[in-house]
Amino acid sequence: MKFPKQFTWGVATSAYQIEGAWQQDGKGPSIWDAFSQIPGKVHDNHTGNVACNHYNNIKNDVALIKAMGLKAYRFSISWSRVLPQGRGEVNEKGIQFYSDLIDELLKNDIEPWVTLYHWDLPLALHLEMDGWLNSDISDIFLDYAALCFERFGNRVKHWITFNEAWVVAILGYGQGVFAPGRISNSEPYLVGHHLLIAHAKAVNLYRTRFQKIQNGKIGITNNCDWREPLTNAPEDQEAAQRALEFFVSWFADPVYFGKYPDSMVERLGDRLPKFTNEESELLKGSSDFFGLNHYTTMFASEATEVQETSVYGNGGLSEDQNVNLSLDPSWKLTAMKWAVVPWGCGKLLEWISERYNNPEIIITENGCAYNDELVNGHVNDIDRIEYFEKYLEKCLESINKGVKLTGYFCWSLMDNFEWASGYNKRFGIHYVNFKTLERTPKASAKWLTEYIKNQTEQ
Ligand code: PNW
Repeated sequence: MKFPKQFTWGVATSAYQIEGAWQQDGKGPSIWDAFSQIPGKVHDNHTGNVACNHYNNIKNDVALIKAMGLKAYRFSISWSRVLPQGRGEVNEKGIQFYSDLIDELLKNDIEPWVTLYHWDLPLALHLEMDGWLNSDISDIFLDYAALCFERFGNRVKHWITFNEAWVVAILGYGQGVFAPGRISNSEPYLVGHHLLIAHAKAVNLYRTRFQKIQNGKIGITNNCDWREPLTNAPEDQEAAQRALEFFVSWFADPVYFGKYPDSMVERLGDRLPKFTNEESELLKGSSDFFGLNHYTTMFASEATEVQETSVYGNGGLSEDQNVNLSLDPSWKLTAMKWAVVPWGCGKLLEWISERYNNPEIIITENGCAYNDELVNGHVNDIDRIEYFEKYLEKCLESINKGVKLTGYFCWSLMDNFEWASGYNKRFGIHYVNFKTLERTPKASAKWLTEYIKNQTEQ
């Protein structure tokens, strides 16, 4: 069996991770610009000031995608590049940059998939009105979204409102390891709430004012790992289910059902805000596809005591879920220490299909970091090839079981600023020399090119 002919194959990036040019042509600062300048926040105090300098390299970078024969590219717009203060005056040079990028992609027969928010909130909005903590933010986001639909919507047919609301809320406002670096056990739920309302309003605007004329699709991308019950005991089965609900259903239930999962409502009490009827109606059905970023799997079990360690996805807020997470010692780990568990991908796809009534699913990110080395002009990243091969095999199996998976974007087009890990973690299928900024296709880029050619129906 092969992937269907219409299957969307692509690569993904995000603005802050690759663009650089942090002060070029009138761009305003974002919370990531501010956060990364603070000593100690990012590995070796790296910043995205220059990153891959993609801002000044679009022809070259589009050519890399073209050379792989890919027909889709997912990137994000830097809000403060087009609206330096987050609202008000438009920076036409910023608009021109994305307009040129889109034109260059289309000229090369590559469809742009555009994320409106990949974590780089304009700093002005954070300073002036507390950013995502303030309920007014949804209308400000709406104006930004409207600007993007107006300027780019004639050429962009796939929109993603938010990338990984879970990361924004938990890592940015719960654990404080990502911008804006706040630590709290209530703010994540408030922030998540405002993200969801902002999403719903933007989708509503797109559908009422733009979709009929522009003919595009719009959705949201959430991240989720698989949570496998550690044992057959009912309390561990429930713990795994609960862990998935606190991870992805937090954001997907409102989008599909107009409400938060019962497990969260019961456990969070007043810390979980409530939707008005109007908000709930606006949310219900507010995604044309289920965008999924998936990387790894962990075991889940009922917590007998609160976990001290900050195992990612659990630390700090673990008392809310009462779930312990663990790894099988036999699982291979990537450089992020994320376990390689291909069957977890299959199980997650099937779990999503069942819970959300078989929606169209697009994997908008999947990939892995390894300590790649450039030797005589080559990067022989066999571990990454094996990762892709095994995860894609599970994707295909799920499709054959009836999962409506219609696309797959590899993370990432090139090595880039991996948030708190700086340039120390390489997720690219193109190697970037961060001194010269030269890009070199890794063995995985060549492998993927061939794989896609051979494993897709003609
Ligand atoms: C995603 N976690 O981030 C992002 O969408 C990308 O920007 C990023 O480069 C990629 O995955 C690899 O990390 C995540 O700790 C970052 O759970 C952290 C987590 C999950 C996703």
